[in-house]
Amino acid sequence: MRGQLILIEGLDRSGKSTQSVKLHESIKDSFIVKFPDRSTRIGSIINEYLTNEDFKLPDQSIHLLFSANRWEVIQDMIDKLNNGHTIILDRYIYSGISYSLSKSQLSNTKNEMSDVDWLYSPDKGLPKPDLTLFLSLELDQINSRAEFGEERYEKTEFQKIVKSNFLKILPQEGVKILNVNDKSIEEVQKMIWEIIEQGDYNKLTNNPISYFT
Ligand code: T5A
Repeated sequence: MRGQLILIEGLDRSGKSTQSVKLHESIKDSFIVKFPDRSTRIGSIINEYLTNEDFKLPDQSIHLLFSANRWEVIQDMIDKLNNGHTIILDRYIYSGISYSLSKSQLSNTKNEMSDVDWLYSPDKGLPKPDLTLFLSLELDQINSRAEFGEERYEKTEFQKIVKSNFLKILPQEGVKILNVNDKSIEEVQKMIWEIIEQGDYNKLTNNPISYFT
């Protein structure tokens, strides 16, 4: 029996971290893993990139660093799942693909960054979430959230493209898109909990971990 892997995805400031904490509080012995994990050495480069627009890196490099940052912690995640802990992921590979793809579209460039297979390939081999929740929110509501605009990708035009890419690349299976417009933190928490309870995602499972191939 193992714990389940639950992913919360969404645009910047859509409430992922808030809901990850709420879910963690409701599921005994669970852990939150947030990406990017800014506490590692790779994570500190990512943090510098996100917070300092003068820090130049080729788009391909930062894309690969986001993936490397996931690989850094993956064995620990797998061990925790196998030891019966639920893991709540705050962003994962779908963020990696959607944000990078949006950069090529914004600049109207055709290169590796516009190639979904290329963007996806460094994440092949990572464990697949048992459940993915996408918090869907109108852009005007995100704009008004505290601290929106402080980091590199927090621009309305860009987030609009990211949202459409998320909706294109998220798989059909195992994904729930939650419309959280005008919903309070508690209302979103309730929506999420209903899905968790209905699917027994708060309980251990016999299913083996599956991996992105
Ligand atoms: N990125 C990430 C990539 O390009 N590639 C990758 O592979 C990965 C993993 C940083 C950036 O990195 C990019 C995407 C990002 O641009 P991040 O650190 O996850 O990624 O950055 P954010 O998404 O901005 O993280 P935040 O923690 O700031 O946003 P959250 O978690 O979505 O939002 P949260 O919960 O912190 O809430 C934001 C504010 O809204 C309020 C909260 O109280 C808070 O003030 N709030 C609500 N207000 C009203 N109603 C509700 N329902 C609310 N829920 C929350």
